[in-house]
Amino acid sequence: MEKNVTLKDYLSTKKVDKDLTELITLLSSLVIPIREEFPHRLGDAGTKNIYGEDQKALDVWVNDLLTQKMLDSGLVKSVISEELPDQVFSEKGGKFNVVMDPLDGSSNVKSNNLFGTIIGIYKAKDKPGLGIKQIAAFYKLYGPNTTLVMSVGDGVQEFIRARKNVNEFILLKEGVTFPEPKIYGVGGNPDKWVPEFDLFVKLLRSKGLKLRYGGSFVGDFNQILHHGGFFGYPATLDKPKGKLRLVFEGNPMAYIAEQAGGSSSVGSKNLLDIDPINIDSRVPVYIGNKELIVSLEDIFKAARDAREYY
Ligand code: AHM
Ligand code: MG
Repeated sequence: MEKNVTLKDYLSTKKVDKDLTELITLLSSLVIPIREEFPHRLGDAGTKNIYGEDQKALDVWVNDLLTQKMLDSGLVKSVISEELPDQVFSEKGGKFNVVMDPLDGSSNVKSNNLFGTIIGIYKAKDKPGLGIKQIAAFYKLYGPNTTLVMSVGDGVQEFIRARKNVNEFILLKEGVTFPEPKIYGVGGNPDKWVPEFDLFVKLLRSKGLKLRYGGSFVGDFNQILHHGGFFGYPATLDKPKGKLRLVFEGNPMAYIAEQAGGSSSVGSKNLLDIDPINIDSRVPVYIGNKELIVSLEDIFKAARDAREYY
């Protein structure tokens, strides 16, 4: 690729559907107002989302901005968000259903650590929720740099925001794939992990992987995509479904992982094959280099077999 290829140019060169190009470009272009708002909304919103979690002022603000822009665009039939109680429909109609976690990792706002935006895109005719039906997914990582990691079903590309006060993202790397595993990041209280997950983490340690966990899925996933390894927010004894949401968090990242040569699982099967019972279903999320996910599923299967036998 020639130098300084913008996100829009890239999508056009790859002959991606014009409306999909417009939608991704629209969402990426909101980086200026979003980043500018960060210093001014550091506290709580004083409201709770449908999971009973306290919403941060930024959760609500970013959600409202993205939702409204999409509904006004004429590109999006409906939006389903982690921060909204219901699916919202556009009066203008559109070719896509969008799922999103507007500000993933927002507990990191307080400490000025990483957080990001997660987006999954479905055709309007497809019920959003079943991961394999996604036609595109991306995340924006608000770190020292703002990067956008995307797949439209043809591998994974990483873009970087060109300059401060410039809305353009420039191609940083085409064909991003997981390198050899070096690190792992795992959430939840280790004393409450299901025993098979404990065993798997011991395996990772025996392979020499180092622990790096930051408390935002976007940030932790981005680390393993660049350094190779594993991320898990596991089933625990008190919360067998884990913490992360299948539709808003798990699926878009699982789609990107698969496109980067990696894989994902809920312990027994691929995340992308799970039909959500409800749009807000939680699932254990295990994601990373393919061979690690295979090992995890082997360990989990052995544990299931043993339980059945005894
Ligand atoms: P959020 O979408 O409300 O920020 O919650 C999801 C986040 C993930 O980004 C992250 O993996 C996890 O919650 C961190 O949870 P914990 O604070 O238990 O480590
Ligand atoms: Mg989240």
